[in-house]
Amino acid sequence: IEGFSVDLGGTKTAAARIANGRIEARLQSPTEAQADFEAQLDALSAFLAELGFRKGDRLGVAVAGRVDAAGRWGAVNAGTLPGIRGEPLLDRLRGRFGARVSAINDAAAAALAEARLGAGVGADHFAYLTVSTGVGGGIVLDGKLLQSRNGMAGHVGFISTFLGRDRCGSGRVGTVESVASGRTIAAMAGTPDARAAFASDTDRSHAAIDRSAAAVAGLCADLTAIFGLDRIAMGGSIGLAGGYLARVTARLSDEPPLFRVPVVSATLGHDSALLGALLSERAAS
Ligand code: BMX
Repeated sequence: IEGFSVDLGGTKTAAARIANGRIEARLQSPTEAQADFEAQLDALSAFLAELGFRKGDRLGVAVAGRVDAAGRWGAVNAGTLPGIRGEPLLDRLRGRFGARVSAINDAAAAALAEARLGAGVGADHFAYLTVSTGVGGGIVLDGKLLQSRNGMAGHVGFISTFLGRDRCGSGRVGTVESVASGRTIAAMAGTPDARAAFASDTDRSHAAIDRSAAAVAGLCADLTAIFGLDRIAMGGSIGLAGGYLARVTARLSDEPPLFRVPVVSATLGHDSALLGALLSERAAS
Protein backbone atom coordinates (compact mmCIF):
# COMPACT_ATOMS: atom_id res chain seq x y z
CA ILE A 1 0.00 0.00 0.00
CA GLU A 2 1.43 3.29 -1.16
CA GLY A 3 0.13 6.85 -1.24
CA PHE A 4 -1.93 9.28 0.78
CA SER A 5 -5.18 8.57 2.51
CA VAL A 6 -7.94 10.27 4.42
CA ASP A 7 -10.49 8.89 6.91
CA LEU A 8 -13.33 11.32 7.51
CA GLY A 9 -15.64 9.97 10.23
CA GLY A 10 -18.49 11.49 12.18
CA THR A 11 -16.19 12.59 15.02
CA LYS A 12 -12.62 12.65 13.75
CA THR A 13 -10.80 13.18 10.48
CA ALA A 14 -7.40 11.57 9.96
CA ALA A 15 -4.97 11.69 7.08
CA ALA A 16 -1.80 9.74 6.43
CA ARG A 17 1.16 9.27 4.17
CA ILE A 18 1.72 5.57 3.59
CA ALA A 19 4.73 3.80 2.11
CA ASN A 20 5.29 0.03 1.85
CA GLY A 21 2.08 -0.55 3.80
CA ARG A 22 3.30 1.51 6.77
CA ILE A 23 1.97 4.80 8.04
CA GLU A 24 4.88 7.25 7.84
CA ALA A 25 3.04 10.35 8.97
CA ARG A 26 -0.44 10.82 10.42
CA LEU A 27 -2.56 13.86 11.24
CA GLN A 28 -5.87 13.97 13.06
CA SER A 29 -8.42 16.56 14.14
CA PRO A 30 -12.08 16.63 15.15
CA THR A 31 -14.49 16.53 12.19
CA GLU A 32 -16.48 19.74 11.70
CA ALA A 33 -19.70 17.77 11.58
CA GLN A 34 -21.88 20.76 10.67
CA ALA A 35 -19.57 21.90 7.87
CA ASP A 36 -20.69 21.89 4.25
CA PHE A 37 -19.01 19.96 1.45
CA GLU A 38 -16.69 22.79 0.41
CA ALA A 39 -15.44 23.21 3.95
CA GLN A 40 -14.76 19.47 4.22
CA LEU A 41 -12.77 19.59 0.97
CA ASP A 42 -10.76 22.52 2.31
CA ALA A 43 -10.00 20.61 5.52
CA LEU A 44 -8.76 17.63 3.48
CA SER A 45 -6.61 19.89 1.30
CA ALA A 46 -4.94 21.45 4.32
CA PHE A 47 -4.11 18.03 5.78
CA LEU A 48 -2.76 16.72 2.47
CA ALA A 49 -0.60 19.79 1.92
CA GLU A 50 0.89 19.31 5.36
CA LEU A 51 1.69 15.68 4.53
CA GLY A 52 3.50 16.67 1.32
CA PHE A 53 0.85 15.54 -1.16
CA ARG A 54 1.33 16.73 -4.73
CA LYS A 55 -1.34 16.71 -7.41
CA GLY A 56 -1.24 13.39 -9.22
CA ASP A 57 -0.10 11.35 -6.22
CA ARG A 58 -2.24 8.32 -5.31
CA LEU A 59 -4.99 9.31 -2.86
CA GLY A 60 -7.61 7.13 -1.17
CA VAL A 61 -10.47 8.84 0.65
CA ALA A 62 -12.73 7.01 3.12
CA VAL A 63 -15.81 8.81 4.43
CA ALA A 64 -18.73 8.14 6.75
CA GLY A 65 -21.84 8.02 4.59
CA ARG A 66 -22.59 6.26 1.34
CA VAL A 67 -20.46 6.66 -1.75
CA ASP A 68 -22.31 5.52 -4.86
CA ALA A 69 -20.84 4.11 -8.06
CA ALA A 70 -20.65 7.60 -9.56
CA GLY A 71 -18.66 8.78 -6.55
CA ARG A 72 -21.44 10.89 -5.03
CA TRP A 73 -21.37 11.19 -1.25
CA GLY A 74 -24.39 11.42 1.05
CA ALA A 75 -24.97 10.90 4.75
CA VAL A 76 -27.30 7.99 5.53
CA ASN A 77 -27.65 9.25 9.09
CA ALA A 78 -28.38 12.89 8.31
CA GLY A 79 -27.89 13.77 11.96
CA THR A 80 -24.19 12.90 11.77
CA LEU A 81 -23.12 14.92 8.71
CA PRO A 82 -26.08 17.21 7.93
CA GLY A 83 -24.16 19.16 5.28
CA ILE A 84 -23.47 16.10 3.12
CA ARG A 85 -26.44 15.38 0.85
CA GLY A 86 -25.32 13.82 -2.41
CA GLU A 87 -22.13 15.73 -3.14
CA PRO A 88 -19.99 15.07 -6.22
CA LEU A 89 -17.11 13.77 -4.08
CA LEU A 90 -15.05 11.88 -6.64
CA ASP A 91 -15.38 14.58 -9.33
CA ARG A 92 -14.32 17.34 -6.98
CA LEU A 93 -11.48 15.30 -5.49
CA ARG A 94 -10.13 14.54 -8.95
CA GLY A 95 -10.40 18.19 -9.95
CA ARG A 96 -8.33 19.23 -6.95
CA PHE A 97 -5.98 16.32 -6.45
CA GLY A 98 -5.61 14.62 -9.83
CA ALA A 99 -6.82 11.42 -11.46
CA ARG A 100 -5.38 8.83 -9.08
CA VAL A 101 -8.09 9.31 -6.47
CA SER A 102 -10.60 6.80 -5.13
CA ALA A 103 -13.42 7.23 -2.62
CA ILE A 104 -15.17 4.66 -0.44
CA ASN A 105 -17.25 4.37 2.73
CA ASP A 106 -15.09 4.37 5.88
CA ALA A 107 -16.28 1.05 7.30
CA ALA A 108 -16.01 -0.61 3.87
CA ALA A 109 -12.40 0.60 3.64
CA ALA A 110 -11.66 -0.75 7.11
CA ALA A 111 -13.27 -4.08 6.19
CA LEU A 112 -11.00 -4.42 3.16
CA ALA A 113 -7.90 -3.72 5.23
CA GLU A 114 -8.86 -6.10 8.01
CA ALA A 115 -9.79 -8.80 5.49
CA ARG A 116 -6.46 -8.59 3.67
CA LEU A 117 -4.02 -7.60 6.40
CA GLY A 118 -5.70 -7.93 9.77
CA ALA A 119 -8.28 -9.87 11.74
CA GLY A 120 -10.00 -11.29 8.66
CA VAL A 121 -7.03 -13.12 7.17
CA GLY A 122 -8.02 -16.75 6.55
CA ALA A 123 -11.77 -16.15 6.86
CA ASP A 124 -13.76 -16.74 3.65
CA HIS A 125 -16.94 -15.01 4.75
CA PHE A 126 -15.96 -12.06 6.87
CA ALA A 127 -17.54 -8.89 8.23
CA TYR A 128 -16.04 -5.88 9.92
CA LEU A 129 -18.20 -3.82 12.25
CA THR A 130 -17.41 -0.40 13.60
CA VAL A 131 -19.21 0.85 16.68
CA SER A 132 -18.32 4.50 17.01
CA THR A 133 -20.21 7.73 16.29
CA GLY A 134 -22.39 5.49 14.17
CA VAL A 135 -22.54 1.74 13.60
CA GLY A 136 -21.13 0.77 10.21
CA GLY A 137 -19.81 -2.27 8.46
CA GLY A 138 -18.29 -3.97 5.50
CA ILE A 139 -18.90 -7.51 4.20
CA VAL A 140 -16.10 -9.38 2.44
CA LEU A 141 -17.13 -12.63 0.72
CA ASP A 142 -14.42 -14.83 -0.75
CA GLY A 143 -12.03 -11.90 -0.63
CA LYS A 144 -14.37 -9.49 -2.40
CA LEU A 145 -15.95 -6.48 -0.73
CA LEU A 146 -19.71 -6.39 -1.20
CA GLN A 147 -20.50 -3.07 -2.86
CA SER A 148 -23.65 -1.74 -4.47
CA ARG A 149 -24.37 0.88 -7.11
CA ASN A 150 -26.16 3.07 -4.55
CA GLY A 151 -23.41 2.76 -1.95
CA MET A 152 -25.74 1.32 0.68
CA ALA A 153 -24.31 -2.22 0.84
CA GLY A 154 -22.75 -2.85 4.24
CA HIS A 155 -24.75 -0.18 6.09
CA VAL A 156 -25.60 -2.71 8.78
CA GLY A 157 -26.20 -0.10 11.48
CA PHE A 158 -29.56 0.58 9.88
CA ILE A 159 -30.87 -2.95 10.41
CA SER A 160 -33.54 -2.82 13.12
CA THR A 161 -33.30 -4.40 16.55
CA PHE A 162 -36.05 -5.38 18.98
CA LEU A 163 -34.20 -3.32 21.59
CA GLY A 164 -34.84 -0.11 19.65
CA ARG A 165 -37.76 2.28 19.67
CA ASP A 166 -36.32 5.62 18.66
CA ARG A 167 -36.01 7.12 15.21
CA CYS A 168 -32.42 7.64 14.14
CA GLY A 169 -31.07 10.27 11.76
CA SER A 170 -31.67 7.91 8.84
CA GLY A 171 -35.41 8.21 9.40
CA ARG A 172 -35.75 4.54 10.35
CA VAL A 173 -37.17 3.54 13.73
CA GLY A 174 -35.39 1.10 16.04
CA THR A 175 -32.11 0.78 14.18
CA VAL A 176 -29.06 -0.86 15.75
CA GLU A 177 -27.36 2.51 15.40
CA SER A 178 -30.11 4.20 17.46
CA VAL A 179 -29.40 1.75 20.31
CA ALA A 180 -25.69 1.01 20.08
CA SER A 181 -23.89 4.15 18.86
CA GLY A 182 -21.50 6.16 20.97
CA ARG A 183 -23.96 9.01 21.01
CA THR A 184 -26.75 6.86 22.39
CA ILE A 185 -24.44 5.40 25.03
CA ALA A 186 -23.49 8.90 26.20
CA ALA A 187 -27.11 10.09 26.19
CA MET A 188 -28.32 7.07 28.17
CA ALA A 189 -25.36 7.11 30.56
CA GLY A 190 -25.73 10.85 31.12
CA THR A 191 -22.05 11.46 30.30
CA PRO A 192 -20.56 14.12 27.99
CA ASP A 193 -19.35 11.48 25.56
CA ALA A 194 -19.09 7.71 25.23
CA ARG A 195 -15.50 7.64 26.46
CA ALA A 196 -16.71 9.12 29.76
CA ALA A 197 -19.39 6.43 29.99
CA PHE A 198 -16.69 3.74 29.80
CA ALA A 199 -14.63 5.54 32.45
CA SER A 200 -17.53 6.00 34.86
CA ASP A 201 -18.60 3.08 37.02
CA THR A 202 -22.30 3.87 37.39
CA ASP A 203 -25.38 1.70 36.89
CA ARG A 204 -26.53 3.99 34.07
CA SER A 205 -23.23 3.63 32.22
CA HIS A 206 -23.20 -0.13 32.61
CA ALA A 207 -26.79 -0.36 31.37
CA ALA A 208 -26.08 1.85 28.35
CA ILE A 209 -22.97 -0.09 27.32
CA ASP A 210 -24.67 -3.42 27.88
CA ARG A 211 -27.70 -2.45 25.79
CA SER A 212 -25.35 -1.38 22.99
CA ALA A 213 -23.47 -4.68 23.20
CA ALA A 214 -26.74 -6.65 23.18
CA ALA A 215 -27.92 -4.90 20.00
CA VAL A 216 -24.54 -5.49 18.34
CA ALA A 217 -24.58 -9.18 19.35
CA GLY A 218 -28.01 -9.49 17.72
CA LEU A 219 -26.62 -7.82 14.62
CA CYS A 220 -23.75 -10.34 14.51
CA ALA A 221 -26.24 -13.22 14.65
CA ASP A 222 -28.43 -11.63 11.95
CA LEU A 223 -25.44 -11.12 9.64
CA THR A 224 -24.39 -14.70 10.19
CA ALA A 225 -27.85 -15.87 9.14
CA ILE A 226 -27.62 -13.84 5.92
CA PHE A 227 -24.01 -14.33 4.89
CA GLY A 228 -22.88 -17.48 6.67
CA LEU A 229 -20.02 -15.55 8.23
CA ASP A 230 -17.11 -17.43 9.70
CA ARG A 231 -15.63 -14.42 11.50
CA ILE A 232 -16.48 -10.85 12.50
CA ALA A 233 -13.92 -8.22 13.50
CA MET A 234 -14.98 -5.43 15.82
CA GLY A 235 -13.56 -1.94 15.46
CA GLY A 236 -14.41 1.69 16.15
CA SER A 237 -13.81 3.67 19.33
CA ILE A 238 -16.59 1.82 21.19
CA GLY A 239 -15.90 -1.53 19.57
CA LEU A 240 -12.27 -1.34 20.68
CA ALA A 241 -13.01 0.07 24.14
CA GLY A 242 -12.01 -2.07 27.10
CA GLY A 243 -14.54 -4.75 27.96
CA TYR A 244 -16.92 -4.03 25.08
CA LEU A 245 -16.07 -7.05 22.93
CA ALA A 246 -16.39 -9.34 25.96
CA ARG A 247 -19.92 -8.05 26.54
CA VAL A 248 -20.85 -8.66 22.91
CA THR A 249 -19.45 -12.19 23.10
CA ALA A 250 -21.33 -12.85 26.32
CA ARG A 251 -24.61 -11.77 24.71
CA LEU A 252 -23.86 -13.79 21.61
CA SER A 253 -23.45 -16.91 23.74
CA ASP A 254 -27.21 -16.70 24.45
CA GLU A 255 -27.89 -17.29 20.74
CA PRO A 256 -28.36 -20.79 19.33
CA PRO A 257 -25.04 -22.40 18.27
CA LEU A 258 -25.46 -21.80 14.53
CA PHE A 259 -25.61 -18.06 15.10
CA ARG A 260 -22.59 -17.81 17.41
CA VAL A 261 -20.04 -16.47 15.02
CA PRO A 262 -16.51 -15.86 16.36
CA VAL A 263 -16.12 -12.14 17.04
CA VAL A 264 -12.57 -10.80 17.43
CA SER A 265 -10.95 -7.41 17.86
CA ALA A 266 -9.87 -5.57 14.73
CA THR A 267 -6.08 -5.80 14.65
CA LEU A 268 -5.32 -2.65 12.64
CA GLY A 269 -6.87 -0.49 15.35
CA HIS A 270 -7.75 3.04 14.30
CA ASP A 271 -5.72 2.87 11.09
CA SER A 272 -7.82 0.32 9.20
CA ALA A 273 -9.81 2.85 7.15
CA LEU A 274 -6.64 4.79 6.27
CA LEU A 275 -5.02 1.62 4.95
CA GLY A 276 -8.18 0.29 3.32
CA ALA A 277 -8.87 3.52 1.45
CA LEU A 278 -5.87 2.64 -0.70
CA LEU A 279 -7.13 -0.92 -1.29
CA SER A 280 -10.46 0.19 -2.68
CA GLU A 281 -11.63 -1.80 -5.67
CA ARG A 282 -13.87 1.02 -6.79
CA ALA A 283 -10.61 2.14 -8.15
CA ALA A 284 -8.62 5.21 -8.86
CA SER A 285 -9.20 4.65 -12.54
C1 BMX B 1 -23.23 5.41 9.98
C2 BMX B 1 -23.11 5.90 8.54
C3 BMX B 1 -22.08 5.02 7.84
C4 BMX B 1 -20.76 4.98 8.59
C5 BMX B 1 -20.97 4.55 10.04
C6 BMX B 1 -19.71 4.66 10.87
C7 BMX B 1 -23.42 8.27 7.94
C8 BMX B 1 -22.91 9.68 8.08
N1 BMX B 1 -22.72 7.30 8.56
O1 BMX B 1 -23.84 4.20 10.03
O2 BMX B 1 -21.88 5.45 6.52
O3 BMX B 1 -19.88 4.07 7.95
O4 BMX B 1 -21.97 5.38 10.63
O5 BMX B 1 -19.31 6.00 10.86
O6 BMX B 1 -24.42 8.05 7.29
P1 BMX B 1 -18.38 6.70 11.97
O7 BMX B 1 -18.66 8.16 11.82
O8 BMX B 1 -18.80 6.18 13.29
O9 BMX B 1 -17.00 6.34 11.60
